[in-house]
This record gives sequence, structure tokens and C-alpha cells, in this order.
Amino acid sequence: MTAGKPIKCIAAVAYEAGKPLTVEEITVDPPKAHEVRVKIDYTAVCHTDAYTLSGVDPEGAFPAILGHEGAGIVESVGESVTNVKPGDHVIALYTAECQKCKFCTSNKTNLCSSVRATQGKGVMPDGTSRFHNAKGEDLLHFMGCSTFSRYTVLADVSVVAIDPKAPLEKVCLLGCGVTTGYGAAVKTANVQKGDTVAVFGAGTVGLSVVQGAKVRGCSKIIVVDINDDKKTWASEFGATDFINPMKDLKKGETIVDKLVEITDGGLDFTFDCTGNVNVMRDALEACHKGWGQSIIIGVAAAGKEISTRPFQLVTGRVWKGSAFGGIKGRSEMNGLISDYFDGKLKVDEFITHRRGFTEINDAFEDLHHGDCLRTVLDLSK
Ligand code: NAD
Ligand code: AHE
Ligand code: ZN
Repeated sequence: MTAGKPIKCIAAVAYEAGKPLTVEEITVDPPKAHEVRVKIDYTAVCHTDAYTLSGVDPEGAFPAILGHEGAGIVESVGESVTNVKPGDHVIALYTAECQKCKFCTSNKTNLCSSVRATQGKGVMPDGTSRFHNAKGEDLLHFMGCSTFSRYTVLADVSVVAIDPKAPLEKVCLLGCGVTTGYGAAVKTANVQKGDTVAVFGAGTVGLSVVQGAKVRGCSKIIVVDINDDKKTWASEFGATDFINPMKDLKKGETIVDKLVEITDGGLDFTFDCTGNVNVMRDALEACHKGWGQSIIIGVAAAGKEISTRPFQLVTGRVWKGSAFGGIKGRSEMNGLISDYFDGKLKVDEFITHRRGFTEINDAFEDLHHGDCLRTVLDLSK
């Protein structure tokens, strides 16, 4: 019986930006009121974990326990928790859903304000941490999830109980990449049958945009990536065309020229899934005059800014952003799980690598290789 007591367990601690994680034993405090302690079974590594570890995230602070694409089983709950109970299978939500704040009740956004301020500072809503290292030093939380630990503590609004039949070693990916891309296509952009779409960046996020566009019956789904290794995947997930701007352009031709030419004036929707602000500009400018919309999903480093001529917007192109695909985690996650069970949403296909948890630094290396979409780490053994 561990409820109410501190638990010692293995975790990967980010002590310093740009340095490998340290796998060590930490202590995880019991959950306080409106908090949940979860035994994480599986976590994947998202590009955003690498972004924060690299030191370019304005909210990145150390030492911290990173990780936000994870799934596990509730070990214990604090006072007043009603949405989950011990034994529930859950997915961690970096975009909370309190169902009470101005944002949640607006019906206009999935962004929830209930815990976002403290989440960004790496602490629980009461301003303190539940993680301590062997020296007794506090370790910061990350994105309200910290899934790179066998046990973690989350706010109750940051967990969703899922159908226990869903395989945690796969649906952990619904904690970020797959949901983000798919939701950006079907919810934020709400692409429709016959629309033309270009997706810049064919990682898990971009390929999930592709699968959303395919489900909706888009007529052209063009993937733009500088890595030719992504071509086969792009086609497997539903792309109709693949362009490598480093190789496939004529002398003097830009990617915008090419896209505008092959789509008779530009795309109905474009998506940035790279985090590169120059790509974001290209994505906007490749949109069709009068109605084209460009959705920014990629996360850019501190100090980076987007720019374009205002004329691009005056003439009807729209710049939008999307966090977690516009999906409300507690209300909508089980719908995605049903789609997964029904074969309408690909998840397993993104898992290219599996590793034991102690190989977590190798999983960060995997991210840089063209043959990797997601590495899933097993904490259960
Ligand atoms: P990833 O690294 O697996 O994929 C990125 C892809 O972009 C790679 O295939 C790479 O070859 C390609 N690329 C890089 N530079 C390019 C360029 N100049 N032109 C064309 N393609 C280029 O990353 P991912 O996990 O799929 O995440 C993609 C982005 O989305 C990251 O910036 C990540 O931080 C961000 N993200 C945002 C959200 C959100 O809610 N907004 C959620 C998850 C991830
Ligand atoms: N901390 C960064 C911003 C990071 C960011 O934009 N995060 C995305 C999710 S990335 C998941 O892989 C997001 O959802 N943003 C909305 C939010 O509320 O964080 C910074 O620039 O400060
Ligand atoms: Zn992520």
C-alpha cells in the first residue's frame, strides 16, 4: 500500500540544458488535493522534449523531469479528486481541461487557464514540487506531465481516464504527436472533402495532419520535407505528392512558386510542422489568395519571430495556430481511442523504435534520424 506515502522510483532528470538526462532514483510525494499520482508504464519522446532540453524554450527551467507523451495507471488520488480513481488507465494531458474556466466554457478553444501559469513555472498548482532527488533537492515538473518518471503527480484536470482495453504502449502517443496533427487538420482547420493541403515537416505531427486530411477526403495532400526518407511514410499515411525543396525545385524556383504553380494559385490549407519560422512564412505565402489558411503547429526557439508582408493577409490569407490539435483532452480523448479501435486513426504505425527506459538518451538521439517517428520507452520492467 503506497497511497499517502512518498515513493522512491527511477526517473530521468534533466539537470542542465544541452546535457544528457541522468537516470537515477528520486522520491515522489503523495498527491495533494486535486492531484493524482500515476504509475507511468510507457512514454514516448516528442520533438518538444528535445527542444526544451536544448535550452531554447523560454519556459525551460532545470533541474526538471521532462516528458509529456505518456500513459499509465492511477496509483492514488488526493482529496476531492472525482474524475479518476486508483486503477484507472490514464493519458497525461499537457493541455488541461477544467471545464470551468473562461477558456473551457467559451466553446472557442481547448486552451484551459486553470493550471497553465504554474505549469509553465514547473510546479504544481500550489507552487511546490512533488519530486526530490537523493540529495533532497526539488526537481521541477514539465508541461504538467513529467512522464520521464515511473511515478508522476499531475493535477486532476491534466489526466483523462481511458478505455482499459486500449494498449498503453501504443496510445501513449495520443498524449501529444498524433492528437496534435490529426486535431489540427480535422478540428483547427476543419479541412473538407476536396480541399488542397500542404504539410511542411513529415514527423509524427505532420504525418498525423496527413492522416486527418486523408480521412476528410482532401483532393491533394502535398508533403514538403527536406529529408527524402520521409517520402515513403508520407505516401503510406495518405500524401498524394512529396516535394523535397533541397532537390526538387528548378533553378531560381522557390517552394512557394512550385506549390502555387501545381495547385492553380495556392493551397486551401497549409500546416507548419517544423518549428522553423522561415518555413512558417513559406507555408503562409503558399496559401490561395482570398481564403487560404495556414496553421502553425511547430514550436520555435526563444527570440524567433514570424514575418510576412501584411499584403499577404490583406489579400485574404489567414494565419492561425494550433495547440494539441485544438482537442479538449478530457472530453475528446475517448473519441480518438474509439477511432483508433475502429481503424480510422493510425497510432501503431508511428512507433518506429522501442527501448527500455534507461536508454532514454538514445531515444533523444533517435529523434535526429530520418528512420525515427517515435521511440516508445518502457518503464514497466
Ligand atoms: P519531428 O522532428 O519528428 O519532425 C519534423 C520534420 O520536419 C522532420 O521530418 C524534418 O525533416 C522536417 N523539417 C525540418 N526542417 C524542415 C524544413 N526546413 N522544411 C521542411 N521540412 C523540414 O518533429 P515532430 O515531433 O513531428 O514535431 C514537429 C513540430 O511540432 C516540432 O516543432 C514540435 O515541437 C511541434 N509540436 C507542437 C505541438 C503543438 O501542440 N503545437 C505538439 C507537438 C509538437
Ligand atoms: N514553452 C514554449 C511554448 C511551447 C509550446 O508552444 N507548446 C505547445 C505544445 S508542444 C507539445 O509538443 C503548446 O501547446 N502550447 C500552448 C501552451 O499553452 O503551452 C514557449 O515558447 O514558451
Ligand atoms: Zn509533444
